[in-house]
Amino acid sequence: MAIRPTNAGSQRMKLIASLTSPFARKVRVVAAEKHIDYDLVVDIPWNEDTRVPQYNPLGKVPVWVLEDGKTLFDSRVIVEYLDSVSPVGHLLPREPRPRILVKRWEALADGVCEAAATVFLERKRPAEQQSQAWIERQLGKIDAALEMMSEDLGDQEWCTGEFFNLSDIATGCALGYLEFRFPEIDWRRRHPNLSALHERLMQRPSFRDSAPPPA
Ligand code: GSF
Repeated sequence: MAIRPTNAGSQRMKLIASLTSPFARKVRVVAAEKHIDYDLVVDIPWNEDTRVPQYNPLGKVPVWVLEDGKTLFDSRVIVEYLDSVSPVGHLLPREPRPRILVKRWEALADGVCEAAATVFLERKRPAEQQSQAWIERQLGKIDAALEMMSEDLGDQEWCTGEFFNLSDIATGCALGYLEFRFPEIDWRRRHPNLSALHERLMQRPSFRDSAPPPA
C-alpha cells in the first residue's frame, strides 16, 4: 500500500481518506484483513484544495475508487463491497439474522463516531456560537451506545460471539476515535470489557497500522 498525493492517476483501486476519520479507518482495517490491495490517497475534506467533492458529491471521506473509475461511498457500502469481492476471511455472515446483527453493531458504532465528530466540530466553532445543550445531547448518545455495546459484548471474546467480524472492526474504530479525540471520556474504566476488546483488536496489524496519527 502506498500513500500518494491526491493528484496521482492510477488504474489501481484507490481509497480517498483522511488519516483521522474513523469511517475511513474501518475501510482500511477491512481492506487489510481481506488482503485487498489499493492506493491510499490522503485528502482532508475540510481543506480548501480538497478534491473529495469530485469523487463524492456529499464531500465526505471515505470514498473508494474502483478500477474503472466508479466511486463507492459511504463506508458501509464500501466494506460490504470489499467483503463480497474477496473470499478471504468473511467479515459479514451470509445468513440473514447473524448478518443483520453484525450490521446493527456497525450502525451503533458508526453512530458513536457521528455523535463524537459532531461534538468535535461544534467545539471548534467560536465559543459564543457553541450550543452546550447540543453537545450534551451528542455526549448522551455516546454514553448510551457504549452502555449497550458493553452489555451486548458481555464476557464474549468478540462482539457477536466467538468469531471476529465487521462488528468488532466498527466497534474498535469507534473506541479508537473516542480515545483519540476525547481522552476525557472514561469508557475504559466504566466498561472494562470494551477496554479488553480494544486491547485484543490492537494486537492485529490491521488495527495497529491504521491508528490515528498523534495529534
Ligand atoms: C460518514 C463519513 C463522514 O462523516 C460514512 O462514510 O460512513 N456515513 C459516512 N466523514 C467525515 C470525516 S470523519 O468525521 O470521519 C467527512 O468527510 N466530513 C466532511 C464533511 O464535509 O462533512
